[in-house]
This record gives sequence, C-alpha cells and structure tokens, in this order.
Amino acid sequence: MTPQTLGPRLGRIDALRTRLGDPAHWTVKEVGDGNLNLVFIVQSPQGGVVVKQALPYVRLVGESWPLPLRRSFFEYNALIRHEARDPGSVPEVYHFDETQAIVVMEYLSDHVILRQSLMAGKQHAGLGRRLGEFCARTLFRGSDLSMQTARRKADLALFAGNVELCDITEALVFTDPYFDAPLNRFTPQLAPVVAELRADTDLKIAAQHLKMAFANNAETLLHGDLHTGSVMVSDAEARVIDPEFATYGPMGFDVGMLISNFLMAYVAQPGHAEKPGARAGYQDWLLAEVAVLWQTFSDEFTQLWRTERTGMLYPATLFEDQAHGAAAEQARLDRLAAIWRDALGFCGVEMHRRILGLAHIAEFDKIGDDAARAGLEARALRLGRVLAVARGQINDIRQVLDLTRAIGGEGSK
Ligand code: SR1
Ligand code: MG
Repeated sequence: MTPQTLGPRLGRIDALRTRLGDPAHWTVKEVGDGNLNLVFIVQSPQGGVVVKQALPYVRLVGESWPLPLRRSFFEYNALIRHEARDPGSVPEVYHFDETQAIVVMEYLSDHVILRQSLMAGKQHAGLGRRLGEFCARTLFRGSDLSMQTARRKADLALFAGNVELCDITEALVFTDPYFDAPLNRFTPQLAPVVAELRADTDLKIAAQHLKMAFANNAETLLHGDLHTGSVMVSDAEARVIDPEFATYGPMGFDVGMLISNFLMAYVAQPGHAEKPGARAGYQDWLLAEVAVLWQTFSDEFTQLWRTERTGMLYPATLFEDQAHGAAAEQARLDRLAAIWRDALGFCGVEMHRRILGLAHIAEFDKIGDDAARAGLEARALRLGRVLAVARGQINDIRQVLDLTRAIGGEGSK
C-alpha cells in the first residue's frame, strides 16, 4: 500500500468508516521507521487509526531478503492474546486483513516510542511496574501453568509457523555476533574487543546454550521482540506493540531482552548528556526501574502461581490438595530461578547483537563521535559477556545493577 492507495482500500471497511467518517476527508501518511514494515497513520476530523502492513521483504535490507507476509497473521494473533491476558496492555485492534497483511489498530496519539524517551532522558512513573506485570501476565497465562493443554498445544502449533521470524532471531541474536557474518556491522574502533569476544569459547558456548533454550523450550507464548522500541509510553501509561516475532519459547526471553535494553540505555546515557555527568540521576532512575520490573515480574508471577495455576503443570491435586502447599512454593522458587538464569543470558547476548550485528539500537547509533560511541559500546559488550557467561553465579537483581554500574558506568575500565 501507499498513502494514495490505502484510503480507498480502507474506505470500503464499515468498521473504519464508522470510526473515521467519509474517506474523502481522510489524510494518510507513512511513518514507519522500523526494520520490517510499513506503518501508516490515517486521520480524519473524527479521529485516527494506525495501519501496519507487512512488506514481502525486510525493509532494512531490501528485496534481496524476502520475508513472508504471514508475520502479520502472527502479530494479529499475538495482539489479541496479549489483550486477553493483560487487558489494556496493547493497542486495540480494529481490523485484520490477512490477504493484505494489514492490522488496523488504535492510534496512540499521546504516546511515543519508549526508546526515544529514554534517549531524551524522560522519566515515566510506574513504567517498570507496568512492564513487569505485562511480562508476568502474558508469560504465565500463555503457558501450561495456566492454559488447558489442548488449547496451548493448538497455539503452539499455530505459532510454530512463524519460522522465518524465529530464524532471524536465531541467526541475528545467537550466532552472527560471534563470527564474521556477512550482515554484521560495528564501529571500527571496536575491532580489538570484537576479536576478544569471538575468541571467547565460553561465550560462544553460552550463546548456543541460550539458542537451544530459545528454539526448544516452548514454555509459553513470547512477544519475541520485546525491546524498548516495542513499547509506547505517555505520561500516564505504557503499551506493548509489534509482537510479529511471537513464538513459543522460554519465559526468560522477553524479560531478559527488555532488561537488556534498559541496561543499554543506561550505558549509552553519557552519549546523550547535555554536559558531562548531567544524566547521572537519570541513570539511577533507569536502574531503579529495572529493579522494579524484575521484582514486579517475580511478585506477579508468584500471585498468579498461587491463584491461577489451572494448567496441567504443578497441579494443586499433587500439592495443595495433599497438604503440600509448601512444596508448591518450593517448586515456584525453582521455576523463578530458572527464568532468572535464562533472562540474564538473553540479556547478555542481546547487548552483543545490538552492537555487533545487523540490527542496532539508536542509543548507540545516534552518538555521532565514533570514539565516544565505541567506548560506551565496549562497556556494554563487556557487561553482556559477564551476564551471559556468569549467569549461574548472579543471584539477584541487586548484583545485576552493581555489575552494570561497575562495568557499564562512567569511570569503568
Ligand atoms: C532483519 S530484522 C532485525 C531485527 O529487527 C526486529 O525489530 C528484530 O529485533 C530483529 O531481530
Ligand atoms: Mg518491531
């Protein structure tokens, strides 16, 4: 679609004419700046909608990298599940056109992409709490801890079709950063650190263990690409967008990716500071929100474990009904410990791929001075290495924040 063809096409849909009025008065602009899709804002005197359309190729690379349109189908299906599992957490979906690979949804006119806000140094009250809730609710309620297993297996089969998007993650996150892959790109001054990381066999083993977990541990429906570019924020709330990478995978994946992007925002802050040291307080806020995010995830997961454990796993018939409630709590702690360990590993490799691979993040790329950028990126690379390799020895979020200050903070060597 183009801004010229979209209006006449959508104007034929009753639900949209009701919402926006006469198509003759609509204006359409394309605003997408992501790696894969077209995004249009359609406005009329009555209101607005967002229209996301999948392209048959990777926008970032071009037609040489074809990508199936059916990712739009997975995105739509994930959005409606996220809404059911955590109401109000995603944009409302108004219309889905599978043939055109189009999702029409709520226009969040008061919201901005969280990554932009974090670069600008803006605080959002309740952000870590809301994102922790989202992760716990969607991950718990999409799993065999909660769902009837026939429904979960049907969903598992449905999302197993999202092969090409999983393939992107499997290559770009877990493999490409650790060798001289053709699509890699990085700041030239990083060459010595890159050589160090590529010679680090413990790190390569860790990345492959994590890849195996991602590809084989189908615990729950993941968002699949939960970084700070997949969250929109206003002063009042946060919404999670873009779940086209949705697939069944390990619970720690979404949580780890999200925390990673907050920690990278922390490391990159000096590159966006108005003057040296000006973002120190903001960095403290970022780390405090990470702590809240993990604590909320853990608390909400605990609450759901105690009140909504209706799936086939760890059934009450084996525990509470046998007066073994304490054992159910013991099992919960085991599960949370496994999620934590996985999350730290995913957090670490996400740092590497966002600096060394194809898909970078604006926090680093927007730092104009190559030497300054490389210095900050090197800190994030080293932090990522420790998180991925030593994830079994890091016991709590306090230690993660401490490591982030020590390795990723100003003054680190
Ligand atoms: C080729 S797509 C590269 C990246 O963009 C998406 O947002 C995902 O993060 C993917 O890994
Ligand atoms: Mg995206």
